[in-house]
Amino acid sequence: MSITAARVIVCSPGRNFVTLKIETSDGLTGVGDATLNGRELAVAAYLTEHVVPLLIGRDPARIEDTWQYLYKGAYWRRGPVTMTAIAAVDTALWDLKGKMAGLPVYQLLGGRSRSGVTVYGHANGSSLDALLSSVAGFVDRGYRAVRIQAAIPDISEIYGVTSAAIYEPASAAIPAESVWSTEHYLAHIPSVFARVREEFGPALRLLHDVHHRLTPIEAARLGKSLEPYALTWLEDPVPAELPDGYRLIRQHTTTPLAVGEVFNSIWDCERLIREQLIDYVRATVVHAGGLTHLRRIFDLAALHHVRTGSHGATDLSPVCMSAALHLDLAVPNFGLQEYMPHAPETDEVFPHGYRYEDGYLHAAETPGLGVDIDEAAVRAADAKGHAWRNPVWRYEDGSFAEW
Ligand code: CS2
Ligand code: MG
Repeated sequence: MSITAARVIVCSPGRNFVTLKIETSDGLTGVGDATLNGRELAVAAYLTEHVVPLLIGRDPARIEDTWQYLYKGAYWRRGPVTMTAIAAVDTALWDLKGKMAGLPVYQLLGGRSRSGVTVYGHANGSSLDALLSSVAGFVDRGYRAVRIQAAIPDISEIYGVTSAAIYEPASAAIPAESVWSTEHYLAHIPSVFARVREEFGPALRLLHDVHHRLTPIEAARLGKSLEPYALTWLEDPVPAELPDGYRLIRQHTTTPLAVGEVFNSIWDCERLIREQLIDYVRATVVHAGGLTHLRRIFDLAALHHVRTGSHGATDLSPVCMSAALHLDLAVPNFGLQEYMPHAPETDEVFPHGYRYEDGYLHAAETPGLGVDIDEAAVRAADAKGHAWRNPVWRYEDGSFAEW
């Protein structure tokens, strides 16, 4: 058996997605997510120009060798564009491997370690009452874990808070620039969690995404102020390039720390994991080199009491979610899986077999990953894709702030 074709499919059903579809001489096809929010077309070009020509004629069963060939053969290593492109190939080859074996991919990753994948939803509100109502909605739907993002007085635009059914921060426009105030944020957030805990009690697992915005000492202050509310994790408290930033936070607070959705290789998180500076690693299939590399990250994490908490936002396609669930089911140190349900028009383009039930996502039991891309639906859903951009934030003095 050999690879006979590999097609890069860019489409925008509700938002941009890039998908790689690999075809074999035996008539099998496999899919991989190649979506990198805000830089989708860079990955599409990397695949089309530099990867697809290398795949034709290769044995699709040689997943590890293909991974090494694409990672080391490029000479230039790592980075979100390169590792997202490699991830798409790797994911599609695992999809094919499952189809060749007649097994769902989790069976090839060691089999089931748990009955289902515990997921967390995104509660948010432009007022405290709206937030509490949003949390109640997730509890009513059986969620055991909920991320809390709240409006901040005197800050007009805040990450993660929307009145829309689907939160979509990116847009084709040149991003509007919002103003951020750390002082207002740090002063307000503890009262939000006090109210949520008062309303929902101690058992509901609460998370919060700081979205890289603080300095280590500010994050230490926030973590300390949230200790009475026993969060499951405080996510991306600081920009993740400096591992020692996490060491400083660790010295001041027992609030668990999660980081990794922007990581694309084991080298981004090896020290954070090895020195137990974090509690959850959030790397995901589409941005961290696929199932092959993400499994390595998760196995390193398992040696150091670090659990998984993969990214699962709507800017990762149902192909990525399908693949993530197979790994979530199999690894021994699973923590939580983020789950932002996609827009209906996205689900129409990406028919999949995973399903939500009572706080869990359940992977498809069909051979492979249990997902595909419906190319007839793609043609109806704006197949060209757009250059989309993420929001830009600035401090009150106009200097650049993290979104
Ligand atoms: C967020 C992401 O879901 C999360 O934890 O950090 O939605 C992030 O904002 C987007 O993936 C950026 O493209
Ligand atoms: Mg996040």
